[in-house]
Amino acid sequence: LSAAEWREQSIYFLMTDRFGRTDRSTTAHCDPTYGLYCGGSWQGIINQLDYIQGMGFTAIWITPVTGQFYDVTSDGSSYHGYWQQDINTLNPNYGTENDLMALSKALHDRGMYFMVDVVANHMGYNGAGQAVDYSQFTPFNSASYFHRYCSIDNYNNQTDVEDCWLGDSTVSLPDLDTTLKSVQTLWYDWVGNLVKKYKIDGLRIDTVKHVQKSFWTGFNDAAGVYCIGEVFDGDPHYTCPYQNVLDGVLNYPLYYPLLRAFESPSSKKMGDLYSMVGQISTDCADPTLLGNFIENHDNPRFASLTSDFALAKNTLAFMFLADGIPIVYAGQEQHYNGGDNPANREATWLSGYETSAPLYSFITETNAIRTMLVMQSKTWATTINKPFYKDATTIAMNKGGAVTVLSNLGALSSSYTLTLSGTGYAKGTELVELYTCNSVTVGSAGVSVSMVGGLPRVLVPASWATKSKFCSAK
Ligand code: ABC
Ligand code: CA
Repeated sequence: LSAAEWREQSIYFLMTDRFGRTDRSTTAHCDPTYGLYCGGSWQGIINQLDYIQGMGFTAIWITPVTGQFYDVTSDGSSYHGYWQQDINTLNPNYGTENDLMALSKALHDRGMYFMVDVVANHMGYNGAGQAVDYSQFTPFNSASYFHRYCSIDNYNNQTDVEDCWLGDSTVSLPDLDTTLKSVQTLWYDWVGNLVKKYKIDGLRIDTVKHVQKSFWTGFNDAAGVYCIGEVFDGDPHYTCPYQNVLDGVLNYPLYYPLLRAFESPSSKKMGDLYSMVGQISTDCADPTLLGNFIENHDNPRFASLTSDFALAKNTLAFMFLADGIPIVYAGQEQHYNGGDNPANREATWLSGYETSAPLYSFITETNAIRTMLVMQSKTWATTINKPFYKDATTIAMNKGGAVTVLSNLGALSSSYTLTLSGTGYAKGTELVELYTCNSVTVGSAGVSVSMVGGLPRVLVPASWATKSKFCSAK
């Protein structure tokens, strides 16, 4: 699937070991503290595709599929899939080749898309960087394929970041010398074959900032599908240039100000969020191809910072209605509240896949709103989002005619009417609010937005809702 086609999708990200089991158990023990395999599998994902599609997601991203080392270390085990040793085999804990093909087919049969996580920066080794037995790796079976050991000590030194190793002295992550032609050829051939064999529609690429930029252009070309890179850095000046070598990057520049703006009621951080939206559209080649998220497996979950549902809903509304592709991390819909890694890797099955959970419903509604906007207006997805109003607790933005109003007052706040000018809609225009389906006519002072319980609001011309039967179908 091309970048242009991915722009209109919405992605559910899951860790294969932690999402669903072949036996459909919803009680199988899984304590993320210990970093052990809990028994999730590719067949287990197939079993729960109704749950994912029921929320309106059109794609899934799964964690890496390659062969790992399987010892238990004091850093835990390779249940997450980022400690590969053999890139030509699959991780048998998750299933067989046939299972992985069946997952791909099950998605495609439903009209959904398949994104797989890949790691080109490193292998994984049970032991310190000075003591690696390189013969364990396939196909990179000698030290000559790797950078000489050093640990990344200074993240401000890009040479260190690219040439030194991640990991620690328990599990080191031997760093491939990606400037070698031989390494490049092996990776490019590998990725092309993987995409073909499993009919993969897109890739999430790990540790992108740890490999020189010039490597990625060839990698993205060889993959031939949309690639979204992980550049774990909140500075748009640092992160955006990676979009010149990959189709998209995870929106870390947005992540931090979005979190700060909504992590507590009346945070006083709306201004930073407001200006970051502008900054990203200046710095990034195409903000509409970034991947928006508020949770992932490397950061504390949102609900570990606040249990307020209205605040959680506002962050979700932002992810779905601003520029970029929304990415929800499994368990977010259940308001899971694990903190830092490994606590944020709870088994989704322990929720019983409860489809009446408040955020499951909210995500379903928000996916439906986004889909309506994509279908209704051919230009919505590509039109750059423009914030046009902020105050101490509110941000309002207009993307392609859809006006989103967000508040960080929280669920306990009282109702009020916000009079909003600058929406671009003339006096007398009939608008409809898509979460409530309430109508409002633009007055001489602007649009009167009824704010209740700190919940988000999305206003569009009434004709859009009529044509798409959006509110009548509700
Ligand atoms: C394991 C255990 C942990 C244990 C650890 C020592 O070993 O699980 O409990 O503490 C995988 C596994 C992990 C595992 C690691 C290491 O491997 O999932 O469980 O930890 O063995 C990706 C993946 C991630 C994966 C790997 C490795 C890479 O998403 O799941 O981890 O394949 C760096 C990398 C980034 C990486 C991340 C975990 O570490 O760049 O690719 N993620 C700063 C740096 C970032 C750095 C980040 C976190 O810290 O700049 O480069 O990410 O360490 C902002 C700044 C940012 C700054 C943040 C903290 O603050 O703008 O730049 O990030 O303001
Ligand atoms: Ca590297």
